[in-house]
Amino acid sequence: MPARFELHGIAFSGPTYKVGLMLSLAGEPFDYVHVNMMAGEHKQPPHLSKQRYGQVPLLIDRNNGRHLCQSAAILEYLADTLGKFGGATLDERLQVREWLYWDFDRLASQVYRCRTIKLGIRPAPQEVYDAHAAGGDAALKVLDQHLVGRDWIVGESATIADIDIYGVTGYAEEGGFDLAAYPNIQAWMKRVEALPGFAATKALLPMESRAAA
Ligand SMILES: N[C@@H](CCC(=O)N[C@@H](CS)C(=O)NCC(=O)O)C(=O)O
Repeated sequence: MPARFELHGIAFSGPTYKVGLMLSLAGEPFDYVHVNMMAGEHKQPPHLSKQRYGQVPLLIDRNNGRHLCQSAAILEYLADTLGKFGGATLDERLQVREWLYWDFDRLASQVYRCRTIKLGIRPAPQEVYDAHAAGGDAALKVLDQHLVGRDWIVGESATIADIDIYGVTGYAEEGGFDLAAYPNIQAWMKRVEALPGFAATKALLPMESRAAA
């Protein structure tokens, strides 16, 4: 039987990793479709007809034909539909959502930009890097403080807030951030990495398409 989910993305994409990690932690095998962004495939009609923003990730749910965009929205969909990692109560779900919005507003936008500059994917002048690095450090400080005395970002067990934000902090060092300055984040990342089904980027997102095992 084919896998229920089909994930379209590219190996270097943090947002794609967030979705792959969620599927892996939820024990859901998925077919993976490599989108050759270097060749501009994400801006061509076959991809645009499925992903209106011309971005990755894209998730297709074959059970109902849904095409889902935006990693945070996809994580919420998967939490709802699989009944996993969504938060135990309404208040937890509201807090989870708050962290998802905060992430792309304050953390991911800065960390990912630093990473693309450092890796030479989108070069920029040093002062541009420095401005994003300062923003990223300010956000990492907020997260580190929040994690004092907590195992998880929201509630007593892992939620999509942890999965979403791990999909950023996991790339912070490539962006030039020194995580040793954030001991609570480092300890929390180890807890995420110890979850059953955890897998690193390379294991989840190959450089070619792959059918579910
Ligand atoms: N907010 C989006 C961001 C997605 C995103 O920026 N994807 C990048 C790859 S990591 C992309 O497709 N960039 C091409 C473009 O924006 O034109 C999400 O979380 O899914």
